[in-house]
Amino acid sequence: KDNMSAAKVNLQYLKLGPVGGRGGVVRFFMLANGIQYEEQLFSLSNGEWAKKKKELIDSGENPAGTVPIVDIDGVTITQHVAIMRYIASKMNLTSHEYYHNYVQDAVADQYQHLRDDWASNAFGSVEQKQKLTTELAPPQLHVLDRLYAKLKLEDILLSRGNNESYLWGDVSIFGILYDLIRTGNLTEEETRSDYPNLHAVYKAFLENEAISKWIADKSQ
Ligand SMILES: N[C@@H](CCC(=O)N[C@@H](CS)C(=O)NCC(=O)O)C(=O)O
Repeated sequence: KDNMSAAKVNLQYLKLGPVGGRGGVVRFFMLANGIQYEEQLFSLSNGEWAKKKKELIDSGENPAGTVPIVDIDGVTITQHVAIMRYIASKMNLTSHEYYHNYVQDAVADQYQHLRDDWASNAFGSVEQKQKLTTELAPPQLHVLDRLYAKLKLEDILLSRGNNESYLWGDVSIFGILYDLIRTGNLTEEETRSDYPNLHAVYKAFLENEAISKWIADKSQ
């Protein structure tokens, strides 16, 4: 635990209110594991993000011009799943069993496609939102639910890391369910009936004290 609080972590992301996004997944990962962090959030509405994006590209800090970006003990890292993996390694949260880390990688890889579809459509036109709800999300959620049935090593979660820490695949799944529900593309009831393995993961993280506190604070 001393180890975990020692590192200085700063998260740069978009100001999305109660919506998580990719940065939200990193945030949930840190909250679930009791990692202290600071954040710098950019507003999409007043040109603040546009200016920051140009700076990121011009300075080379992130050639892709995207966030989340995490600074951890002076090292700047991008790509939200890679960020979680890096933090897990640095803070010794990663499992000593290779296979326990593998199941996290496998689910996180599969999840990225649904995350991309969510990000491209959840804030788009009425048609785009509808397409996400009815065409894009359901088959991918089915795949993820079956992937849990096949890969999970725990009752609910795929696996746990050192000191019972929460790992990147499980947190990514919580994050995307949380976001789909938040943006009105999925209901909790549908999750319960159609994707029972995913629903259990969703509930488990919702019950986490730090996560539920963050959600409550942002939902007022
Ligand atoms: N592959 C990257 C994608 C990063 C990304 O696309 N971030 C979005 C927000 S979730 C972004 O920066 N959007 C604003 C923009 O591209 O201007 C990751 O996994 O972190």
